[in-house]
Amino acid sequence: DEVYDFASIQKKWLPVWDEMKPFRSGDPDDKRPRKYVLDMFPYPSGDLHMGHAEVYALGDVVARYWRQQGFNVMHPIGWDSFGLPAENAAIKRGIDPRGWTYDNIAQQKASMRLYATSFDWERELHTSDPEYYKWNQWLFLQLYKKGLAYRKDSWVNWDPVDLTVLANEQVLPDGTSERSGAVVVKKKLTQWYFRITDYADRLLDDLNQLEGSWPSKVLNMQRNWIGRSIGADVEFEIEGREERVTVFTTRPDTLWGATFMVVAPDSDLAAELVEGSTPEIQERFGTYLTAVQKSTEMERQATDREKTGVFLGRYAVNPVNGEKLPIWAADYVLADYGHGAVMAVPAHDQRDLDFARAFDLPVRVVVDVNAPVTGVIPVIDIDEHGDPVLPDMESTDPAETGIALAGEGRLMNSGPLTGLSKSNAIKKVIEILAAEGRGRAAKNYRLRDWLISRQRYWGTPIPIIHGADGTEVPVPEDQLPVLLPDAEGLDLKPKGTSPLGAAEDWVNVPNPIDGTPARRDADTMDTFVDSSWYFLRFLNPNDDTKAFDPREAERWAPVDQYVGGVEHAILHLLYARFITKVLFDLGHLSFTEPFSALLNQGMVILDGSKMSKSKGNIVYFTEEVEKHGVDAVRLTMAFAGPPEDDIDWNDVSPVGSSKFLARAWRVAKDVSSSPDVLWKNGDPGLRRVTHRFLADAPGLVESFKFNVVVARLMELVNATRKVIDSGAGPADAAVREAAEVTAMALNLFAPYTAEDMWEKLGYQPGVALVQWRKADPNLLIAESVTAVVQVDGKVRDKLTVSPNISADELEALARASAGVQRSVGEREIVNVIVRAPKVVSIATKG
Ligand code: ANZ
Repeated sequence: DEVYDFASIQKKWLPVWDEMKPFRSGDPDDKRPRKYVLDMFPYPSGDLHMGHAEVYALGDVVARYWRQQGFNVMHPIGWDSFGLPAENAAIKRGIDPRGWTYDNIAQQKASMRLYATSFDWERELHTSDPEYYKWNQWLFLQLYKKGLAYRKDSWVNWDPVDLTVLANEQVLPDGTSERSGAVVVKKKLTQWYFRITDYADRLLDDLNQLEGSWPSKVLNMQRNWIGRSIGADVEFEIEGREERVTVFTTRPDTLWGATFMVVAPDSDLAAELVEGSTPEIQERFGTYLTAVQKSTEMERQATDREKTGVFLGRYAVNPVNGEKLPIWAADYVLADYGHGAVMAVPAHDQRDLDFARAFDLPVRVVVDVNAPVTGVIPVIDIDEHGDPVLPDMESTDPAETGIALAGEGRLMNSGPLTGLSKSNAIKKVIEILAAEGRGRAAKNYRLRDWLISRQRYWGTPIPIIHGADGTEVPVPEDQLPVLLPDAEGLDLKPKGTSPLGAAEDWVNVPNPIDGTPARRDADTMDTFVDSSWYFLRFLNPNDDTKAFDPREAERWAPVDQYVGGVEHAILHLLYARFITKVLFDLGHLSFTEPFSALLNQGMVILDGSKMSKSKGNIVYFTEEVEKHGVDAVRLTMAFAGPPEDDIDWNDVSPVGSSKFLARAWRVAKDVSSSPDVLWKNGDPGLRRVTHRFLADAPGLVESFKFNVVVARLMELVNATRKVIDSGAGPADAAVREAAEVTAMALNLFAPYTAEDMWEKLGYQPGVALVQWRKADPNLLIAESVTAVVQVDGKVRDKLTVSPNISADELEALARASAGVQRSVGEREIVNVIVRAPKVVSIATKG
């Protein structure tokens, strides 16, 4: 007797599909409507892992579903194959990053094909191919022409022993390098940036369009990352200096409460102000700056940090009342936010208050937080004399309590603002400042420009040539790609400058303008550039005349469903959104958001923790697939729970999945061994289960309740088995129908088993292209009840209705009933009482 054997089924169908190519999406004559389903492409760091097994199983449910709903589905895949791991592996083992990368791709690709994800392999791409990165360079040049790509000096963490740039995470809490143990210093490097901050408002505002189709968690992470603050720029005169200093504040209403000014110690402004001071102050400042440069931005922003700072010996003048404000340098003010300077209002800002208390600076309250903004004094209680008890007005002095009064209230001690609410005071003070040319409404963002240059080898060379005179010359577009030179002979170890700088033959070129000696830019691009537009390259990956075809983009894009991990919730998605808007502005695209809908899957974990080599708790993809079969692993991923939840591999049962698949498969086998359909009408109970499934599954898939669909399929298989074993047997028409629906639906989760069942049921291969059957509405009434209809107390009709019928529907049926109409005749209906689904009582008069 033939038994379910996943290994032989896999071996049987894979070559058949290779031949059939059922997932090609590029036929220009294909008249089906289109859907673009995209899974985040993998980084080829080794073989596939269980995280890949999850994302590609879930994304494939969606792709396969839309195909069965009549769509031409584009479901492409490629490799995000530039980046640091390849380079590090190459350094460690003395091999070529290219070879390492492409070996891994070959391995992942073999695993992915076995995994039977319904990819259109004709669209495969690798970002490390010159055919791809040529267009990264083209993109760079488009941004450069628009002034959106530029170079500037920026501070980096520098290891003075290893001569390398360090990431923030590589600087230990004591300020030493994780690599060499040396004290880390800050060093200025010239780096390339993309001006994403120009798009801050649009990147923020357009998130509203995605409400409901992206997870709200991701929308909020994006909002916080962009971090728009609304307030004002206020200009302060500085004693002994021509130019004013501008500060950004979200609370211009508190201007009368400013008692000092603070500037970022590492700003140019601080350096300039201190120059006009005494040598002692200069020395104190120098020592302080050295200490500050060892701390990270995170540490500097921590609110519980002890406040430190140095008085610069200089004074600012408050524009509204002429008061002299001492200027301090303190590290809680950041050089690259706002203007790197703040007006300190200790009574109403906690960090300013902590600082004022540490250095004995005055605190002046200018907002009466006990004065209700609404004009009604809140009564807390009534005392024994019947008088209202008002809120406690004592001990709110921030200088005493150490707690800044950040709440709302009415302005006090503030000249023309006194008595106003916060929002009115803000309006008024901006008017006053604007009239005098000393300030204006202003916005600020947390978002920083995107640093895209890397001093590493394995990436896209930046297509710029530097003339001997310091000019920047873009490589002419017809000379792209600027090919990455061979790694052979290059020292890839990080040293703060790009290894490409040492490739003499490559780096020295004639200036395209006048032929004089010039040098190529030796930096490579952040790999987030590669992934910021890859969804467009899939449209025509082999076109060597353009990055993408706008007409194809019109047909397919934006992506209808994007699927991937929440670890990309911020940067990757933000960059892709930014580049899409840039391409829209340049006239290459007609839409401004790349991904219409987003599904984030959780992680695959073990015993409650993330899998990692160091913890030794890795479950290997290949082992699981060998043990349980592809279909069982895929089904387990879909059945585990809501996709966004983590899957603990110890809490799920691929063995159980495999048993279920065998059960489903045996149904088809039983049907196939019983070719004559004997009872034509079929078991009505089973037919109802089948059609209820057909009706419900689409909505469940579209709302990503894959686990519920699987549970319902299990119910269907059980019901089928019951009829086979006890009723009319496999010759029942309802059994065949249920088996066919099971095979059709299993295609979403377990394509090999589904295809094998489909064959057993007598069909040609290609269950993935079989259209989803329509449910018969007559079979959707699960059971029926009898509703009694009375007219003036006498039963006039009995209706057979669904137990879930609504009152309105039941009333309409009752009014339409022939018995009721005969009995009512010409009389007027004055009252109808409906108790769905059992009784309708009609009262008449006349
Ligand atoms: C006066 C003031 C009074 C402020 C008050 C707040 C409350 P967000 O929301 O983060 O934008 N600030 C401005 N530039 C800064 C910098 N470079 N480093 C550190 N802090 C800076 O906060 C804006 C507020 O943070 C600004 O408003 C300023 O303090 C401070 F009752 O100005 B505020």
